[in-house]
Amino acid sequence: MLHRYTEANNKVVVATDTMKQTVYIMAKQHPVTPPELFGSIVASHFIDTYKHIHSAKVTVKVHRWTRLNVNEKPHPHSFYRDGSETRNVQAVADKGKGTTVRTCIAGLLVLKSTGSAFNDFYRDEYTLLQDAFDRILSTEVDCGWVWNKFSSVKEVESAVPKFDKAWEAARKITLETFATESSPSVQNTLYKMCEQILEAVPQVASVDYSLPNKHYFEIGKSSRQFFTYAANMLQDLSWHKGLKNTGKDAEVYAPQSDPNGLIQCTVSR
Ligand code: AZA
Repeated sequence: MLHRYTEANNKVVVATDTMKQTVYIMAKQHPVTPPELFGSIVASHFIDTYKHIHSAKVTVKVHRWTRLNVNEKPHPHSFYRDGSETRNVQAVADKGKGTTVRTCIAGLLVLKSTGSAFNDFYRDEYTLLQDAFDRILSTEVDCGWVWNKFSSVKEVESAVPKFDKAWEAARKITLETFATESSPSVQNTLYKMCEQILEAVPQVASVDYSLPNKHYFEIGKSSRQFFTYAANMLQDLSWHKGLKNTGKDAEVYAPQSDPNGLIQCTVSR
């Protein structure tokens, strides 16, 4: 099987163009929604059609197209891209072993201006971060859930009513918990989200989150607090007629482009 790589033997190669044409033909002949079903159909096609292919991985990405309202009425044929969030599905079909499907919400950017803290963490000689009792919390949500393994495409078909409902439940839980919880840490908040999704969707074996910290610092104080090397370059606003913009006076914040933390967690039953 490795011949195609080591000895330029293309006899076993299913060309990437064949894969593309296959996706078009499958899209014509089968339902493309929900993406969990379409991904499973395409992945199964490859292991069923080719004797020498034992495993196929298919990724489907669904973009947001929301119907336009004109004169407060839904327009019959016009849509707009409603944010950069996507619903992604990965279906992996393994010959004789069934299909594993993971659905995720990706690129959902959220921010809360208060109701988030992070303090009392481990401190040593490498620690620069200060306790934060009230901070801006912002992140780009990647939230995934892995379905119990499906033994066949038929089994995926019979689960069809569950896929959209699970996505709606996961999105609602993520957004509402983010908004309403008084968060002591990203770690604890995302664990609470995982628990609720496992509770809401019994057919799911595990839930995972990947949340990058997207920091916004008040101009001046926090920049110095986090990045000493930048301290000489960044100033607070006091240079201009003594303007106050730190602590209780903070009103102007700047998003930070520097690399920050990435907090991840998988919770299984
Ligand atoms: N958890 C947080 O909620 N915020 C943080 C962390 C952390 O581990 N590290 N820096 N900021």
